[in-house]
Amino acid sequence: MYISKSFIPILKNIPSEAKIKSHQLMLRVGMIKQSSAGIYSWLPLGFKIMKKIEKIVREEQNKIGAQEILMPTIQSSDIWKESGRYEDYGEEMLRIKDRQNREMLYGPTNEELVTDIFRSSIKSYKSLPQLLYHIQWKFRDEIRPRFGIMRCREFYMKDAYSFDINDEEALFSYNKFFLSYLKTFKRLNLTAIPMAADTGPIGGNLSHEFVILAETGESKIYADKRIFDLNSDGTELEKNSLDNLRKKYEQFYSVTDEKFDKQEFEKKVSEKNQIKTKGIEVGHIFYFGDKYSKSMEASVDLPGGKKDYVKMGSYGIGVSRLVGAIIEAKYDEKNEIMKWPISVAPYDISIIPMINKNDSSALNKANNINLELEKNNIETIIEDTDENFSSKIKKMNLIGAPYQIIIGKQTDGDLLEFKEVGKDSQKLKLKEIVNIIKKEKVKN
Ligand code: P5A
Repeated sequence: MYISKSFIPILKNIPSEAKIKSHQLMLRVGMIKQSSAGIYSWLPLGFKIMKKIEKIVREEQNKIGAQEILMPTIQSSDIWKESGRYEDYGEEMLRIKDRQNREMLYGPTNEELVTDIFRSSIKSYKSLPQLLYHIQWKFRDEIRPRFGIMRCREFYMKDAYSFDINDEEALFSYNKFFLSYLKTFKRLNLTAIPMAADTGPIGGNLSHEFVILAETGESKIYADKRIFDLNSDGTELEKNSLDNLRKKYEQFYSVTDEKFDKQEFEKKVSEKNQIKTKGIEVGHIFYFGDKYSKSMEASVDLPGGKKDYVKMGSYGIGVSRLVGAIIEAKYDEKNEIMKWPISVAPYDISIIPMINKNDSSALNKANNINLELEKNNIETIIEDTDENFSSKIKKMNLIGAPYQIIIGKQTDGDLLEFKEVGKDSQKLKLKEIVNIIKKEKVKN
């Protein structure tokens, strides 16, 4: 892709309405454009990144046996009246009337709709467990949308729902998602910590928020520092192994604001291990038993001939919010350098030829390099304008491909000036560059 032909409208200055660095960068490089308060269009650069995040989220859902469906954005109020949440949800729900004067709404979440789908088809315990998910836009009429796509009104969410025969099986499902979330965030190069959390309007009594540390985050968190050293290595998709994984995390104090108890915190965590800071909630999982299945009559036949309501949980990931969260974690604001993790980078590498008027040799060289990289499935962007060198580099640093090839005075023969963003440049052959990038891509 040539930068001159791309739709990447870059601004010279930081827009004044943007208060945090992710919002600033996203506007600056034209990843999004606000269409009205808290509602955004996604432009090519932002959309490309979000789609890559979505792909990783999807792969990790499939790995635990969840099946993908697609529910509509517009729902009927009837099912929400059945569950009792139509009134409870309050002003955050965008209510609409159709031409027949029927009460509809733009879904803020899908517990009701998925329960309705489930109950219409699944009648026996033999079909359990069922794990269903979709990736779809949601609307919440937030009173104070802010920070761009971090807290907006229309956002893209992966939401999954589990249906099980009893509490024990339901917790097995819960733990599968717990593991899947740790793996998903790791592939996005983020350290997301599970924290005991409140259940709010979703309900239930077991819940974890997955939070990444960031000064600009809206969640206050209190944790034992040692939880950051844990990982999910060696966990198998089997009851005991998953149980142990959750225990491993839960042995350390880590809670969000609403669950915070000062006395308990000080008793359980030595002063040197205490972390009190802020974070961004990128995922949230809930176990709420028969809250929806009871009110909406979703039951199955049990082995002895009796019936019981299925036990349910729900599991959300803020796919669009993750774009901002990764920027908050990775953007070096002072030096104006973004380095996207290779797993979601819009381009793997930028090729930056120093172009002189009347001399197309640098651009020709860039084109040849580009052909070779593309043959190896390496995504490129070529800075083909005749702007001065420093403004070209500045632009590419903001777009954030993790690698750069600079074609200029330093380029002699087969050796290219290659740079991993944030590190010193080195002289390498194209073949060596291809190998480095391919190796990184495989890891992810
Ligand atoms: C779980 C899935 C739920 O809605 N029902 C279905 C449950 N959980 S949640 O915590 O309310 O939302 C899940 C994730 O969505 C993101 N999110 C948002 N992103 C951008 N703007 C918003 N206004 C917004 N609200 C929620 C968060 O990442 C959250 O963890």
